[in-house]
Amino acid sequence: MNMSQQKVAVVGMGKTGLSAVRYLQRKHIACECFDEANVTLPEDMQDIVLHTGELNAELLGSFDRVIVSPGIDWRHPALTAVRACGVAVHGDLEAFLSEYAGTLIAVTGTNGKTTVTQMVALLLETLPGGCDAGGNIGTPMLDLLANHQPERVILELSSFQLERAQGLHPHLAILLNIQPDHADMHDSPLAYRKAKMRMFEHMIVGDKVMLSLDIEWKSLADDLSQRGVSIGYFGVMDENDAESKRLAAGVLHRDGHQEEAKMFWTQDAQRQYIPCKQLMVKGFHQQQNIAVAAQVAADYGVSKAVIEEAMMSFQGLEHRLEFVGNIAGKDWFNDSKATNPDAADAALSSFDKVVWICGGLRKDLDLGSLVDTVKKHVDFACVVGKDAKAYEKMLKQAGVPYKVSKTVPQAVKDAAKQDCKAVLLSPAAASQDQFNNYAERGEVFVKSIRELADG
Ligand code: UMA
Repeated sequence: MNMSQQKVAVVGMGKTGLSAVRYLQRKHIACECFDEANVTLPEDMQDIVLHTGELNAELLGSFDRVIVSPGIDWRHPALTAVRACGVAVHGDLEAFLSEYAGTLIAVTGTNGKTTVTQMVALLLETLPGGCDAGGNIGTPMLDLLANHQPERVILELSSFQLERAQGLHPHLAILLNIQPDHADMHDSPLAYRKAKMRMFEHMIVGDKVMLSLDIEWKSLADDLSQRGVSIGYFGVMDENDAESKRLAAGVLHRDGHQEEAKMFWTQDAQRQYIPCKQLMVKGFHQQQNIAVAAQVAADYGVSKAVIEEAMMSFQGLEHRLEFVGNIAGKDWFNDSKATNPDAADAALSSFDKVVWICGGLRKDLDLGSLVDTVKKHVDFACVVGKDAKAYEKMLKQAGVPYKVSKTVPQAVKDAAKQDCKAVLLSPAAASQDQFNNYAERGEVFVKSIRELADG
């Protein structure tokens, strides 16, 4: 990609757009910026032309290259028109790939990718040369290249980042799962899946993939094996299941009991076990995620002792089944990151019974898959957010009593009145109807709980 003589447009002035501008500035390439909201540019970008308001296809079509932020719909009519004119349109990943020559680890999946990315980065950081983490996790990937060429980079990649890049070729690719999500930004579940599959397109002999041992991935695994890519399987399984012998990492249980379950990874051709009750993170899904990170670390040469210590001391990330405290006689858990039904399903299944705070922006996702879990694990629900009607319908189907609390602070007050030991915020919805992002929603939740304690 030679941009030096090109006219470049950067679309979307959030974290990604700003990092793309900084990258172009470092390369002394002029650009113009676009955003549909009435944004302003930071002080050090005041000499750059900024166009606000609806994207103008004709104007964008006058550029040689357009770098588009992940949150802008790839099917946006202006972007579709500009692509049809033959202009190079892509995201920050394409630019990153044209610059980065070190070891690349890519992580995708609907749920759990931030935990795996963070944990792998933490563990590989202990090796000479370290490891930098970026992408969907929050640090724009082009910022990782600001000062040096890192020896190793791990990128958390969303479907939006994957769908707008061509040349991705990671040395290690991790696919955690694909569950319904982002139905508002992709034509169909198949289109969402196809975007995720782009991660594997250029992988060849000598590369490695980590996949869930699930029939769903059989044909992908066959295709990768034929190409000489090695595969490490992970999963959560009953230890009496003969298939569990094929797992490199994951969680083994007996009849689903949390008490006797153990997480494990394979190192020096031997399984290393830690009883799940000695881990600080709750839920098989989270324990599996850290087992995947342990496996990656072992494969890159991190010592057993370092991995074991990291597994046992990891408290989980904020807003992911995070234990807030025992306040007003209840255990409160913040799982604000659960922005889709499968994530909430996994969290609910980690409890016997809870009061559940749910709702927000449904993203056109079907909530029907939650009915059985909700019936089994929810005593009472408090519904918040814009799409409350859909959550009410699902709760009625499950036969679970609920209250429409509307806001998170009110839901906390309503939940506190219920006779139940645990309260879980795991919305199965995005947050942007009432908050800037899931982190802000989680912070408001935690603040409201603390106010209960004070009042
Ligand atoms: N904008 C438009 N038109 C639109 C939509 C947005 O002009 O139709 C403008 C907005 O006015 C705003 C800018 O685009 O100024 C925002 O761009 P963005 O939404 O791409 O946000 P960034 O700040 O660049 O953040 C993005 C990722 N956001 C999304 O994919 C929605 C961040 O992931 C990521 O951390 C960051 O790049 C750095 O790589 C967040 C996310 O929610 C955490 N990701 C989704 C998820 O995890 O489910 C995929």
